Amino acid sequence: MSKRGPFIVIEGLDRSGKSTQTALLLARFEASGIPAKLLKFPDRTTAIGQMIDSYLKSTSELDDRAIHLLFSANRWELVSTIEQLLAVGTAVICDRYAFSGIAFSASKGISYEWCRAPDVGLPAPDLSLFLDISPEAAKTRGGYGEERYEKEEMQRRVGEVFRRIGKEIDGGGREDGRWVNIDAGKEKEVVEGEVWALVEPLARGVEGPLRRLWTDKLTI
Ligand code: Z5A
Ligand code: MG
Repeated sequence: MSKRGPFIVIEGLDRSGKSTQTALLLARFEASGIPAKLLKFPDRTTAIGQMIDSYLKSTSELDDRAIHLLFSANRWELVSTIEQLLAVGTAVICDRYAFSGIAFSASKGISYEWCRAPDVGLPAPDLSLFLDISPEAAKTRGGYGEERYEKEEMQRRVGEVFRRIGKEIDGGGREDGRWVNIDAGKEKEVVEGEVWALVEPLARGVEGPLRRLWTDKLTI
């Protein structure tokens, strides 16, 4: 059976360098002659993404659960694209994914299980890399911006939920792929080297079908 493309997710705290590192990773794939596509969540280009964009810019208000479901729907609307790319051997690199969805909404006080539910069954990354940085170090990278969640206390809570998710994903032998923490406080080039060292073994394709996130949480 021919190999499928690898599904790589880069998550992390704000200003941890997700967009920087996903762009560098894409360039590594291209330089190696391996087809790859970079996706970013939220994808603000779709109709749902535009609603999310105006919420994040505080030009519209939405119930906390309603915006959570929109973030999830924004991923589901791209599932067929992800599946098709992987099936033809293209690597998919994602800048944020379902883990951000849980981390941000649970940090507002919504139950963790409730937050996870709409994303159960999404394609599971083969590898999730979590860029870890202290809120203090993140602040030195230009400080927090104008968007809704860019406040220090919120970022601290988000970090705690991400750590819980990482422990669950990395529980061993699960269907949810592998989760690795990376110290994102180091120089860009150092982080890039560490990311590539983890991704390279999968870069030319992976065996076996695409797995699904949290399928053990489904009771029917
Ligand atoms: N959100 C949600 O609530 N639910 C969901 O389901 C999803 C998302 C998917 C928008 O996300 C918001 O949506 C976000 C979570 C929520 N809320 N917040 N806050 P976004 O992805 O659009 O946010 P962003 O503004 O694009 O990303 P970011 O987190 O702020 O930044 P980043 O991508 O991690 O970092 P960066 O842009 O690559 O780098 C930041 C700066 O640091 C830049 O000047 C770099 O040149 C510099 N940098 C990068 N790496 C380094 C190193 N190693 N050293 C020094 N300086 C560096
Ligand atoms: Mg970014």
